[in-house]
Amino acid sequence: MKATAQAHPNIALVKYWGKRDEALILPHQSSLSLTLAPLAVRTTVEFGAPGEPDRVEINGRQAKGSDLDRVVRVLDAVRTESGLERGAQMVSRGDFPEAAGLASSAAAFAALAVAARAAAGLAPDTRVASILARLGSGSACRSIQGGVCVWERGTRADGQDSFARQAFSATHWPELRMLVAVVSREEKEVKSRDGMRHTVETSPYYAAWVKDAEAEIPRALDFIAHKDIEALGALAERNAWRMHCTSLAADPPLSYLQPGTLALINRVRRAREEGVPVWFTLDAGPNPVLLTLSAHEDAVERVAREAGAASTVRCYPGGDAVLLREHLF
Ligand code: 2P0
Repeated sequence: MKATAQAHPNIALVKYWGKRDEALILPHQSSLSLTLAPLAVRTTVEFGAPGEPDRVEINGRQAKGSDLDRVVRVLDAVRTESGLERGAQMVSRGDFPEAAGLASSAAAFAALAVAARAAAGLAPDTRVASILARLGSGSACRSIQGGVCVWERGTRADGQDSFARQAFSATHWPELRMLVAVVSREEKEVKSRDGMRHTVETSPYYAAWVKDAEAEIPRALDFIAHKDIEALGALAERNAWRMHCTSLAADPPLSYLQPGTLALINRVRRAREEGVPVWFTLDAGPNPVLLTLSAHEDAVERVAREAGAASTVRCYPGGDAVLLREHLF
C-alpha cells in the first residue's frame, strides 16, 4: 500500500496553451516536449485506513487550498480505478534549485500518478498514468515518459484519448541540451492556468494559434528524427513567440516578457550570427530556456551570463518516471 516514484519536468517545444475542458484539463491543441534531467521530484504515497483524510506534504509544508485539491483529485481517480476506499498520506520533494524559475508541477503530478497507482496495487500503464497526471496539471501528462513526448489533444469528451506518448527515447539524441537562463526570480503575476483561460476567452489570435501549433507537431518530429537542430531551434522560437503573441493580444493584454527576457533573446540571436548554435523557448514566465548541443553548452552559458542571467541550470534529455525502493517516510 506504499510506493515511491521519481519524475522529471519537461520543456515544451510546441507549447500547450488553452483548455477546451477546464475540469478534465483537455487542451485545444497537441503539444510536444523534451523531458529534462537532472531535475526531479520524488513522491511517496501510502494508502492507510478507510475513511481517513488525505494528508499531503509538499517540500516540507502541509498542502492547503487548491494545491491540496489538485492532489486529492488525482488520489480520488486512483481510488475509483482500484476500488480502494482508504485515505492516503503523500510526501513530495523536488530538487529544483529555487532560482530555476521552472515549474515543478509537471514532475510532481507525474511522480504522484506513478506512485499512487503502484501504492494501490495497480499494474503500470503509461497511458493510464499519463491521463491521471493530466488531471493534476496538463503538462504533467508529458512527464510520465522520457525523451520526446507528444500530448495528443484527443477528441473524446471524456478525455480518454488525451494523453502523452513517447516519440523518441532519451538516448535518441543525447547531445541535446537545454539551459535555463534565470533573468528574473520574481513570482509571476498570472499563473499559467489563469493566463491561458484569459487568452482563450479574449484573444482574437487564439484560433490561429491552435491551428498553427497543431501543424508544427509533425514538423518537429521530423526535425528531431533527423537531428536537425537548426530547423528544430527555429521551430521552437517561432512557437514560443506565437504563444506569447496570443497572450499579448488578449484583452487586457497579458505579457510574461520582462526587459531581461528581451535582452537575452536578442543576445541569443546575435550569438547565432556569431556562430554559436543556440535558440530559445519561453514558457509562461520571464526566463528563457536555451536549446543547443553539448559541444556548445559552455559557450551558451557564457552568452546567457553576458546577457544578464543571474544563474543558469543545465539540463539534458531525461528518462521515464520510475518507481524507487527508498521511501520518503
Ligand atoms: C507547456 N505551459 O506546454 C506550456 C507552455 C506553460 C507555457 O503547460 O492548468 O501548469 O495545470 O494544465 O500544465 C503550464 O501549464 O497548466 C504549461 P494546467 P500547466 O509546458
